[in-house]
Amino acid sequence: MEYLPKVVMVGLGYIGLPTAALIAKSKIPVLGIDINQSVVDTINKGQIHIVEPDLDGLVHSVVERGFLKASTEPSKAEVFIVAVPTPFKGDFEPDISYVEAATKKVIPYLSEGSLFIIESTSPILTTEKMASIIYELRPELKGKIFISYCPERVLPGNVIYELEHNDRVIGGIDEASTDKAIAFYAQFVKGTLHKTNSRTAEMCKLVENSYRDVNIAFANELSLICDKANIDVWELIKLANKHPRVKILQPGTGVGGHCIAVDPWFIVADFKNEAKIIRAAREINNYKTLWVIEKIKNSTLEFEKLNNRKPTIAVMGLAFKPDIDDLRESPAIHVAEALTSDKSLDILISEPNIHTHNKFKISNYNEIVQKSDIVVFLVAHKEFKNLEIDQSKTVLDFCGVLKK
Ligand code: SAJ
Repeated sequence: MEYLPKVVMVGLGYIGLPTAALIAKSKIPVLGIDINQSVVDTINKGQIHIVEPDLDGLVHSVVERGFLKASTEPSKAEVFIVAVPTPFKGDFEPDISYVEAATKKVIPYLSEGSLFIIESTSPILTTEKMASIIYELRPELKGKIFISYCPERVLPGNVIYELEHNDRVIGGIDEASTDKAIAFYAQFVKGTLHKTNSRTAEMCKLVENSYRDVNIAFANELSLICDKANIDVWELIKLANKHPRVKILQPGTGVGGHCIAVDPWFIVADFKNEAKIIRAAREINNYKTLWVIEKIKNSTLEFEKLNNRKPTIAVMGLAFKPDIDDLRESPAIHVAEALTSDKSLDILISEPNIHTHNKFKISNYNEIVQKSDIVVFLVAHKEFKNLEIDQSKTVLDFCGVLKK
């Protein structure tokens, strides 16, 4: 029997797949589209190609019950959602070519009354641009379809819960499009759905991640100042946060992941003269990783001077944040790459959330602490919190894991 989906989801990655599965859980038939045949095959077997808590069980159950199927080609449906990546190109300019390709892919399947939604993080005006492309190729649909923007805002590691419970901001290119999209999300989202226009919804997503980036940059800047002033930054932040209106975030190895380190550039690219704090925050957070590398190198030289031999260094953590296995845009990976590129150094690496890596040999974290002279904490994984570390070793804790 022919599969008749109500929803076509274009892009089955970190956002598209969980969202498709959540919609399917509400017994709405979904067809997921991906250009990668092996992703399609994996999902059709009820399996997943990404790591996210609870996603495997959900995908397995909706595929088994026949509410989610995957394919490389779209089909007719009532709702079309685009959830493909928006990386940057050249000098931190947003690259919306995937969104454009995904839009063009579904255009032949649109018909009167269709709802077209973009979820991909996008520079402002993207939704209006996609509307123009649609109307150029299908002028007869002008005013007869609904086009909206609804950004995802889920936290990797807690996606399934947040997809269902977070509030959503939904903006159409006109009021009817906003209302239609609100009615659609109301079927499977428990959080409040907030109405706006597409431009504001696009900016809202960029602003949320820029806000966090700026606040992390503040903490990272403090860590550099405190290092010079010989003040424990973790104690300082804890004390400052006792003030009822102060809530400083935590310094670290830098800002990683595919969102916070990327999205602020979308504002900077469009508002070069105005976006001064946003740009500075990006630069501070990127610089923090270079500073960490320098600190480790200096510590290595000091050890050599004192001991007349090169130290063995234990690198603790590779993920982009604590307690996940996601290595995308991870500052810790940059540090590990910089250290291992110096062949004269003996570098041991541990990451409790992965077993193997294509570049690095992953060792047990307890063992490498015992074998090393310098222990470098890059990610505050829970496994590292109560480690016994011999007093004779140099400990460089860049993520405050021993303080928490
Ligand atoms: N980090 C710090 N100090 C902190 C908090 C985080 O250095 O106090 C670092 C982390 O170690 C990591 C990076 O920042 O390297 C980003 O981690 P995160 O947990 O702040 O955020 P993401 O990238 O996992 O998810 C963010 C979330 N956005 C906000 O919190 C505003 C999430 O809600 C978004 O949906 C997601 O980006 C996205 O997809 O855009």
